[in-house]
Amino acid sequence: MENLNKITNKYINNYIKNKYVLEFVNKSAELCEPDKIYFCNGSEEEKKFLTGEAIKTGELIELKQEKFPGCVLHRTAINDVARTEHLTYICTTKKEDAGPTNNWMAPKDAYEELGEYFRDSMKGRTMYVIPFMMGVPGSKMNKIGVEITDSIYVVLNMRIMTHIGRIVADDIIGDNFTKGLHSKGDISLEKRRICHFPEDNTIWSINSGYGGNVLLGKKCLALRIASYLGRKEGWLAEHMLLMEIQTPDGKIFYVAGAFPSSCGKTNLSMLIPPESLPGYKVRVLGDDIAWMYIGDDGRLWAINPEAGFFGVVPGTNMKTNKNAMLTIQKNTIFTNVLLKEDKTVWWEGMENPPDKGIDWKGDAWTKESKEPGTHPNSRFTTPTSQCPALSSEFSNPKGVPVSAVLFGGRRGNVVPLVYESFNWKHGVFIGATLRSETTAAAMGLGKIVRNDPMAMIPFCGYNMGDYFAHWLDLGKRMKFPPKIFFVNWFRKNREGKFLWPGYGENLRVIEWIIKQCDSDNNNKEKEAVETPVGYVPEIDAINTKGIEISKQDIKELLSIDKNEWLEEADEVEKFFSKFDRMPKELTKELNDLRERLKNSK
Ligand code: SAT
Ligand code: MN
Repeated sequence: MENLNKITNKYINNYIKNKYVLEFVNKSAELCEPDKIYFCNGSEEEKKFLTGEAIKTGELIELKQEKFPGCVLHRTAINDVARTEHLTYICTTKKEDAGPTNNWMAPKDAYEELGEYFRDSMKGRTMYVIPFMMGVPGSKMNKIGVEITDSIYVVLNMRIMTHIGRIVADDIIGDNFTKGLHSKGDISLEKRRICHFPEDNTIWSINSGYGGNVLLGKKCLALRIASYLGRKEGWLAEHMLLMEIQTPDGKIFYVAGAFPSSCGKTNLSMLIPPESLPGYKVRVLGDDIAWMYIGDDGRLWAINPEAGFFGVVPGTNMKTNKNAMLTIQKNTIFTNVLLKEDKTVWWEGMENPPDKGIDWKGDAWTKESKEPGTHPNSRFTTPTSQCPALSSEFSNPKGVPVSAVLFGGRRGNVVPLVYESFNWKHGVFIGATLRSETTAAAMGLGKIVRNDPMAMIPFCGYNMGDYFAHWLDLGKRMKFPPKIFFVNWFRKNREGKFLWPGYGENLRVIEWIIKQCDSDNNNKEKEAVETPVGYVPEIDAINTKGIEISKQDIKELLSIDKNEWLEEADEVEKFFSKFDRMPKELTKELNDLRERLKNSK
């Protein structure tokens, strides 16, 4: 353990005594050759110290503190602005266990190749050791990890997104923790790799500094590794927001929703009820990840394992998401936004554009510039606890019981505003057949409609055929499963205009959804119409009081075109045919859908 003499701070003796952690640090230091090793403790002084260090080197820019206390700006490299899915791998012994939707490398090959990239990658740098916990303090769902990194930006982000340092140290028992190793390396795209070794509970990430690639607690642990563990242990790790809705008569419902990255999870979870829907209260528990388990009462319960929001910036303003705007006023890290002359920040879609500033690349920008001042995938990292609409249940270790699961995508046509599945099995089918237009959250995909089952295509840590079977199995084990719905805020008319106003008005759809879940509602059947794809709202069942939308548009929003859906079924068939391990139940669902469509008018 001779590399441990590079440790610079005293915490080593006080709080991390676990021999497996020390072995992991020692081995990583042997490989990466840092000058120094620093054990993070999560304190305020540490945050100040590290922020100061990063400001000195230009890694962070301090914003005007009187206006944005505790806020900084970071610019990534130009080739490092989003997750790189084509460089992300699941490294299982058997290729079939990664399945047809994941890139695969044999563990031995991956350790060897990445080992070369990691070699000496931290020369002249400090290695930071971050013990962290994903979950809610006191929850039986929690998972512990240790991330080793050479990036202060990573430490400061992990500090917001997870629980780090001393408070988790006592929870590390034996070698029961995820070992995450990250180095910025030289940020080269050719040698960038994000590798997951679920069988070893290990993640290696090299040559990137972008959030989704390097905050290893987030997508890497809380989704890819956790989904693998969830299958083994009988629970689900999902790419879902979690929100609380209180109705005018005081009832509370919890809704979980899976949408692909950059499709509005953050906005929906922080929704502010429109004035014309008086009496509703909406509170947020999470905007990106939910861990769900079957409770003793036979219901599905969920926690948000994250402690912060890593949200998309452009388009966020006081109208689209006031709660996010209020949350990010302090202690926030902005990534790839525009810096104004007064050392505050601005982005496309925000009120009062400045005449000039410095764009996300670090170049001079003016109002007349053709290029946007912020990157489309620019982000804020901010503590969940600062959100004015935070649910008091956010910190409940037991989580919340889920009444409705939503799947959603970005579809200009074909898919109605909302529909409900016939039952759990059919709900798993509509999740498995989710298709969505791609966004800026992943690099190099172009603009296509792609299959993104449960919005998990980039995040499922094992064979998705097995994943569907796991979902089906959970349904069989649950006495009171939530209802499953599909929503699409993005349907357009022939002129290419959005038919639905979106944002806060989405509560009108949520209202219909929770009424369908409400055991006291005797009008359920009258408010829904059976179609070949599922139940859609009766034309008058969506409350449109207070918004200007014609009956015709509502009709179009809820319409189902037989021929378009038969084509949709062909696309699904093509996608399903990639899987050796597709559960029979889902192929039967596809056949049944086709039959229902053919028999319809
Ligand atoms: O970049 S992240 O993966 O952290 C966010 C997202 O794409 O959902
Ligand atoms: Mn996400």
